[in-house]
Amino acid sequence: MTAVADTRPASDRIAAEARPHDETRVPTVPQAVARAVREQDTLLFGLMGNGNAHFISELTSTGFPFTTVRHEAGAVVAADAAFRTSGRIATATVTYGAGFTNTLTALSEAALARIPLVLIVGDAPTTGARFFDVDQTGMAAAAGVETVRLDDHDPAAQVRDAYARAAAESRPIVVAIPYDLVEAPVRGGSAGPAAAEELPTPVGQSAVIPTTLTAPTDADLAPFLAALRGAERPLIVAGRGVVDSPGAPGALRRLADALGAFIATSVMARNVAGPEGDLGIAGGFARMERAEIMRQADVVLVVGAGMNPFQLRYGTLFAPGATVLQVDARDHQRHERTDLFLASDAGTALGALAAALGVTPEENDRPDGGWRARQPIPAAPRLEATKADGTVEDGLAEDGRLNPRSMALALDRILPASRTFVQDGGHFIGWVPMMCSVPDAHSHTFVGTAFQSIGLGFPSAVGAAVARPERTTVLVTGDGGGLMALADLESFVRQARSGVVIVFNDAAYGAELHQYAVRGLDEEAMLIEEVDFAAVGRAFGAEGVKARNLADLEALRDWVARGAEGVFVLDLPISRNVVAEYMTESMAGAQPAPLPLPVD
Ligand SMILES: Cc1ncc(C[n+]2csc(CCOP(=O)(O)OP(=O)(O)O)c2C)c(N)n1
Repeated sequence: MTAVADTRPASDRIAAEARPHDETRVPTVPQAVARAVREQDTLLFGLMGNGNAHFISELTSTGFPFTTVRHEAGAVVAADAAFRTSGRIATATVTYGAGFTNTLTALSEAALARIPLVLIVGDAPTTGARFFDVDQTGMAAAAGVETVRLDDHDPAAQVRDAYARAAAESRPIVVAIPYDLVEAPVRGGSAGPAAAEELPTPVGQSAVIPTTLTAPTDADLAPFLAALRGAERPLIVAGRGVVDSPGAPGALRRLADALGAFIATSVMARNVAGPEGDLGIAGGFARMERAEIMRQADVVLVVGAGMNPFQLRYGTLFAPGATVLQVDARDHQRHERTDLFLASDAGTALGALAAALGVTPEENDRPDGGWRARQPIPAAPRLEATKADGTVEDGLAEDGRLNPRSMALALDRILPASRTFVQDGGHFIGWVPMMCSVPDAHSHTFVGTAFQSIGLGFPSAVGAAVARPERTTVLVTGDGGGLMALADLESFVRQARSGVVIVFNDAAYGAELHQYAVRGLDEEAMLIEEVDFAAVGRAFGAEGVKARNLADLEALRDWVARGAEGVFVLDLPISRNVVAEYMTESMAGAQPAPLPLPVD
């Protein structure tokens, strides 16, 4: 047998060849880290390498559930999606160097979207950088993410503190294990005060996230109450801040009832307070007839929603004269349309406002039911009958390819009702939010939109499938983003108890076609040779169908009838001629928006 030269750096070889640590002795640093992780109510996603092998082994050898992904970006994305779909803080782990740098897009997304998670990584030894080490702390800082480099004094305490702060401050934190500590025993004692780490302020983002917001005082609330009491047509717009804040959905319901207010939500907060008075999605995915009601509001209370241009429908969501009140847990999100701003956790502010306005019919500010009782919500028109957009009964557009609107409508009826939608970004992004219902506010997740990144879909589906295994996880992706994330189709097929992959396959980077080809840019780089995702899915062990007409969706109906077990890949070769309303609206502006996507 030929001996294979060990090309690992000497420091790696020494650690790998040392005797495994005896459990009865003082714990090693990775053992202490693993113990602290075990104490958390957390889910673990990762991909191993030299830097995290000891840590992972400590957990898997004691039966701690570990979901491996096939690309490190997927470890962070899956942890991110697990939080968004379940509210549980999740953990990602990758090795040092290239393992870590592969996570940077996903880390940036988590930082911008304010997702709490802990990423446990290998890192350069405390004794100094090896020839292949890079400045991981600096790279994470550039993405707005703090790194806690462990020492061998009390690493478990450092890890516990990282989880506590990630949760309290709603942000990702990197925990780095220096490579010379992967077999080192915990020494105990104190490492002395850690040097304060200076983080640069990422563009467009405040570095200061208030950790403990004080409860609003009566003086803070008084102008809000005055404006709400004086409102003829009050509207409350709720975002992900309401979904993530304990007690906030109930308080939102009480406040809306007390005011007779309509509710609209961001796409990520759909169904947050139940159906009563719910106008659906505010923003680019709003149904026109409902957006017109939103525009009639004279006072709008926006809670836990970022008010990005897409959410505000490029400034057309509210009437120019409407008074806009904003409550947000982060003070930098004040929007130029905001007349009154309150920095507060959503649940605290909504609870205080609801209590002040009265919750019983006798105390109620609007015993007559207010605007909501006067203004009927028009029924949604049956969009599939709209011939003007090219739709015909067989679900085909004029060019003979599938009409994405008809497909989304059909899917709403075919997919199991107990479902979590997970979406990548692209032109297709609006079809499902506009046409398909969801069971609750944790059921529609977009990972990538805060950073405007495509290609995070498949690992998001992995995180959702692990966090909410009782539901069918439905990944909705384009062909471009799907190909980018393809490695973790394997993870999804392996991991999902019940999963569906819907590929809106326009054989193109469609968003680019609709934004730039229409302006005369050459199409060549925007086109994709058509891929058969059903065949790719079958190769990974899924069932798969490439549909050519509406009737072909019966295969999915059949899979659902058989118990919806395993993963079903539905490739929908759609027409490029059916352009989403939001895209048309964004193109009506002077410059196309980068990619108009919902954030929170
Ligand atoms: C990581 C990353 N690369 C490139 C882009 C630019 N981009 C935005 S949308 C898009 C096209 C997405 O194509 P596809 O997934 O097929 O969806 P479609 O737009 O066709 O519906 C591209 C390339 C991006 N947002 N993120």
